[in-house]
Amino acid sequence: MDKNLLIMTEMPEYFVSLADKNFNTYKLWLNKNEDDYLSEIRTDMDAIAVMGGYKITPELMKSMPNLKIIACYGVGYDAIDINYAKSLGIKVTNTPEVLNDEVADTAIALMLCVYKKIVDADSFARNNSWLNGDFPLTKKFSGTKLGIVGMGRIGKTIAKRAEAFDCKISYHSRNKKDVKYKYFTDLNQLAKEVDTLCVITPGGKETEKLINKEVLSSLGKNGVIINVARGSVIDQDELIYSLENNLILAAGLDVYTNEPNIPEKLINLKNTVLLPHIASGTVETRNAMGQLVFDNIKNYFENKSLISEVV
Ligand code: NAP
Ligand code: 8YV
Repeated sequence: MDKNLLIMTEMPEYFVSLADKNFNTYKLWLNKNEDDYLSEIRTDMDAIAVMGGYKITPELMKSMPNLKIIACYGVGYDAIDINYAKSLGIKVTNTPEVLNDEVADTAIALMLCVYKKIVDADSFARNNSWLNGDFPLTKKFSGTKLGIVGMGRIGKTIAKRAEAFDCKISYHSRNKKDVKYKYFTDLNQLAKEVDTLCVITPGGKETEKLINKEVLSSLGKNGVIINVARGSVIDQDELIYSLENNLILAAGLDVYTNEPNIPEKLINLKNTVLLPHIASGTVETRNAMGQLVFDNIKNYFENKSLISEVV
C-alpha cells in the first residue's frame, strides 16, 4: 500500500515487519537527530504508530498536514491529545481487550509478590541466608478483601482471577457497573473497607492523584496498594511518605509518574515490589497488540471500519 507510516518509537519486531511489508515505513527512533528527520519527512506522513507512553502533542499533529490516523500501541491513550486530534479530523485507535489477561495476571503476580515477599525470598535463597535460619513468615493473600479502582475491561479480569483466591471483591468507579461486586461511590470508604487497593483506571487529568493522602490514610497501616494503571493516578510523593512511615503496609507498582525514572526512595524501600511497566509485556500479548495496531491502520486506508477507534 502506497501510504507513509511514521513509527515514532521502537516497537516489537512482529509489528514492524507487518508494517514494512504493507507501508512505506519511516522509523524515527533509528535517527540520531530526530528533529531534523521529522522536519524532512513530516509533510508526507499519512499515519503514525506509537507506543503508549510517547507524547503526541498538538504541535506535532499540526506539523503533519496529511496525517489521517494515529494508532496507539496500548489501551491507555493519555499521552495523545485526543481532543486536538479530533479537531483536525485525525482518527486515533488503541489496543483494548487483547491485553486484559496479561495485565490482570501481572496485577495478581504483584499482589502475591507483596503479600508473600516472593522477591525477597528469592534473594534470601540465592545469597544462602537460609544457612543462618528460615525466611521470616509472610502474610496470607487468599481470602483477603480486594478493592478495585476502575471496574473496566481489565478491572473485571483482575476480579475474575481474585475470585479464585477467594478474595472479597468490591470496587469504585464513577458509575456503577453490571457486576456482582459491592460498589462504592466513595473511594475513601472503599479504602477503609479493604486490605488491598488495586488501581486500574485510565491516566490523564481526570484521574490525576485520585489516590491521594486521604485515600492512603483510609487504607491504613495494614493496607496494600497495587498500581498497574498509570503513575499519575497516585500522588507518588504521598505514597512514598506513607510507605516510609509505615502508614500503609506495602506497594506493588508497575507504573510511575516520570517513567522510566523510578525515585531512589521507592527503590530503597523494603516494602515495595517494583516492575518496569511490563504488565502487558509478553511476546504473545505484544504481538496481539501489534496486530491490532496494524489492522486499524490498514482498515483505515482500505476504507473499512476501524476495529478500536478512541471516541
Ligand atoms: P476501561 O475498560 O476503559 O476501564 C476503565 C475503568 O476506570 C472504568 O471502570 C471507568 O469507569 C473507570 N474510571 C475512569 N475514570 C475514572 C475516575 N475518574 N474515577 C474512578 N474510576 C474511573 O479501560 P481498561 O481497558 O480496563 O484499561 C484501564 C487502564 O489501564 C488503561 O487506560 C491504562 O492506563 C492502564 N493499563 C496499564 C497497563 C500497564 O502496562 N501497566 C496495561 C494496560 C492498561 P467509569 O467510567 O464508570 O468511571
Ligand atoms: C503498554 C500500557 O506497555 O496498554 C497500555 O495502556 O500501558 C501498556 O500495555 C504501553 O502502552 C506501551 O506501548
